[in-house]
Amino acid sequence: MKKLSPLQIERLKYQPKLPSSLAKGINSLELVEGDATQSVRDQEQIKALFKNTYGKPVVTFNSASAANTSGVRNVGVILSGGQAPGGHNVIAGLYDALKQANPANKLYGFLGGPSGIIDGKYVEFTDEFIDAYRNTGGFDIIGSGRTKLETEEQFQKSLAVCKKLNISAVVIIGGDDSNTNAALLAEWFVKNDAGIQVIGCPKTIDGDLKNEQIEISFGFDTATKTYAELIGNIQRDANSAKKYWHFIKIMGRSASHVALEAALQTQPNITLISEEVEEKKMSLESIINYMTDIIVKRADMGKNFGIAIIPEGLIEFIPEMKSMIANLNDIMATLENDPDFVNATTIREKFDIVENRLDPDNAKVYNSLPALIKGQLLADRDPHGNVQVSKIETEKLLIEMITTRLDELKSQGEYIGKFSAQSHFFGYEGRCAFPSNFDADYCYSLGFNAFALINFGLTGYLSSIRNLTKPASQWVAGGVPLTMMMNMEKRHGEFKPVIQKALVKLDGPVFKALEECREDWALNDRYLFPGAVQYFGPCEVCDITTCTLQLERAKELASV
Ligand code: FBP
Repeated sequence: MKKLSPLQIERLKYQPKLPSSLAKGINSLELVEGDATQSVRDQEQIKALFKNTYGKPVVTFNSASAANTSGVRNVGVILSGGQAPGGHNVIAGLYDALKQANPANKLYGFLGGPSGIIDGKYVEFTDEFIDAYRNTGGFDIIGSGRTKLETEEQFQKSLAVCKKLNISAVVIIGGDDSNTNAALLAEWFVKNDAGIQVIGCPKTIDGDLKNEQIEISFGFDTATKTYAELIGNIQRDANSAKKYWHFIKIMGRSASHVALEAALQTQPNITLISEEVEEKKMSLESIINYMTDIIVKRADMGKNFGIAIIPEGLIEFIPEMKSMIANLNDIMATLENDPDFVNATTIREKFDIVENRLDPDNAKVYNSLPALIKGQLLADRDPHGNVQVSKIETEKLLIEMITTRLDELKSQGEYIGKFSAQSHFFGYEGRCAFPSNFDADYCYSLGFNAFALINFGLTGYLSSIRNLTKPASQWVAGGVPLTMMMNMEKRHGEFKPVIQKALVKLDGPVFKALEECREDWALNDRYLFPGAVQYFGPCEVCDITTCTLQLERAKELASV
């Protein structure tokens, strides 16, 4: 019996690349401080909430001429939120830097996400342990979780666990919510003189943890390449059989970066972008009309097939749905304890209770939906009280509504085609793929760099590696204060400090690239077939970054 696949064996041997400043060694670094920073918005409120960690400078590392020595330190690491390719390499980079700094240093991994540090569940990493996970996908090295780390009691418990293990720094690998929690924990540790630093690493396939300092979150590169491969395969199938419309929903809880990137890599016939739907206040009906129009025009050309890309979070960006879902989220919190709702024996009874509780306009919208979607909207909320959009089959909702619309058009003699649709959801397929060379290098560098930030005594910083469209040797390593990315937003009816989510910019170069071509792609088949992620071979094929990063960086560099 084989224990490892041939690719696994080869990937274990891959040596990730580091920026040249870090490659000289963890003990040969010099820290360069920039100017003091401020939060992106709501400066006074954020400053008041983060008295000890606010306003710190952005920092960059250069290699120093003389080597310095490091004392002994123990560090703990947490994987938080959804899986993203490259998480194992962040831990490998952190481990290698920590052992290079001082072989007596120890790295502990907290198990199952943030709950591991609260409950004191951990492992100690060894060379053998780490080596088995180098350049592999997944978060199974220690597991992940979505527990929110935010209460006084959780902080106290975390402190006790860190003291027991003599841990003086914690690295939290997560998205915007997890790094918001990292900022809160960092502030709490300083305020309470705990002597424990906190450093974040930008993770999420959704690509929405980015800003002027963070060019991209890790995992986006591999996940979008994986989805693009699958979409390309389906496009070729559709173009061969010429009998199906494929409706493909693609992950990205809120922002549509993943759908947009996958579309640029594959050039499908229809791509919906949630941010555009919201900006143009497109109702569900107008989305159906937009899609139906393309389907009818293609049918007139004899093409009863096509590809439509639908972002996972779409439903929450359609104005009438957004209002209904917000209303539903509020009442769901009370319904969980309502005996009538809890003891309802049929789903129809539950629908009736919900309709009676919703505001009249929202009840009308809820009532207009197919039973399948109405039921999915009642599923459990995430720890932030939000609908889990991955569980809502928007692609099926669109197919059902378009079928009805096409039947109407057919009876009016305005449609002569044949509509047969297949639905797909690409999400989990891309989150644990072997990291691309880009993600393998980027993640290893982020982890290595996180230890450099620790070694210089920083806290409340996000590990940052920039200049990412250049070869890795030219990447710029440093750190960004977490408070710099924060603003106040309403959560559960209260204003809270949170890291601002980056949505697709409709005036940005990436959306513009889609906008310029989509009419052409709708009717003429310009399908691209990216194929599988390439790990070996010419670096133009293996190391190339996403269209999103290239277009954004080109615009940024042009404006300098
Ligand atoms: P993160 O924001 O935690 O990185 O997770 C992203 C994501 O993959 C979304 O795209 C998706 O909606 C969600 O996780 C699914 O969550 P779960 O893994 O809990 O089903």
